[in-house]
Amino acid sequence: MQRSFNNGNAPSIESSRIAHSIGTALDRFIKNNQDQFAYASGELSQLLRDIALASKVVNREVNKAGLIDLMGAVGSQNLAGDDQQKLDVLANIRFTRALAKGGEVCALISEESDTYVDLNNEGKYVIAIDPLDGSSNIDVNVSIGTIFSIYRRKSPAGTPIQPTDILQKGSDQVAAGYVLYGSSTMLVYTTGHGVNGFTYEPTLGEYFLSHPQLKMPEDGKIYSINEGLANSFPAAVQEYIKYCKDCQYTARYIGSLVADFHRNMLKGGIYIYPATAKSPQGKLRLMYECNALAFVAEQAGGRATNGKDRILDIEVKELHQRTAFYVGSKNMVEKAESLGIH
Ligand code: AHM
Ligand code: MG
Repeated sequence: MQRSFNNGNAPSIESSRIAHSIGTALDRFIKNNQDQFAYASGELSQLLRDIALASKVVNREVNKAGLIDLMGAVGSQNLAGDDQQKLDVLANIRFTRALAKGGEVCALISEESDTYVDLNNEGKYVIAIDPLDGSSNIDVNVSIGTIFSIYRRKSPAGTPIQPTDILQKGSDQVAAGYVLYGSSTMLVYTTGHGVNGFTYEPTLGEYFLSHPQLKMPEDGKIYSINEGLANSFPAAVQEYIKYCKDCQYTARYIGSLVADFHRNMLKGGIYIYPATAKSPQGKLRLMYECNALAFVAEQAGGRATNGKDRILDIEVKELHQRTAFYVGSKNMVEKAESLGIH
């Protein structure tokens, strides 16, 4: 057996290699990579574990969604005596509870809450989360996801939370990722050192590394857009769609951002949600939908823009700010940009 020696707690080359190999449990992976964080004192590691734990609970709820609905219809209470909730509200409760108990997060921004939630603790991190994205797919057994962005709070821990702690730019993210509740459940995240994907093994109740150092193909042949809205797309987007058709690209649109993004990341493609007549600023939310996926995309070699600015550079003025979103394989996004999308 090969042995390696080192002083202090830094993982040896050998243990680091093992920790990055397929099948490594998420916990071990997080622990072995903790020294990559700028302020490594364990809190961010614990926060990632809290997210993983909450996602397992949500995964359980998602898997029995039909049964929950059935029980809700008759008694409006579940076996534990809780009132029945719609899954997106339930997911918000699960994540908020896990993060509040964990104590690493002082404030939570969520698609499900009008204002940010002050968790009244000394946590050093702020999280923006869409607990269950893909609302139109929740009740029909189609893939849905959780999206999260993690920031370090700027004001000192223990003092009142400031707007500057909350309204941070995407480029300030220290970690971000998503959970895809699909044919299998996956947790994909980055801490700014590449992207790693973990697949959930339900019988063991654990995530295992399945997609180490994910890279998005630079080119692709898939375009994902709700073409039903095409009449109100900006002219350059219509032109880009025509270009995709002329190239005989494949159209794939699930209507769940995480699922569409994940497929394009693995296979090469572009996801587009432009400004439309119904949503003149774009439909998707910058803080808890676009920023996280933009960070992941860039870390995987992809690109994300609103047509004018890099998503991660957009100033955040309000919690539920919307933006046009073009994300995916670098060359595909650049081609769309060259046509003047916005
Ligand atoms: P939601 O937060 O209400 O679920 O909306 C976000 C979702 C994305 O997951 C998806 O890509 C998009 O909205 C689909 O919108 P549309 O149905 O207009 O195509
Ligand atoms: Mg959403």
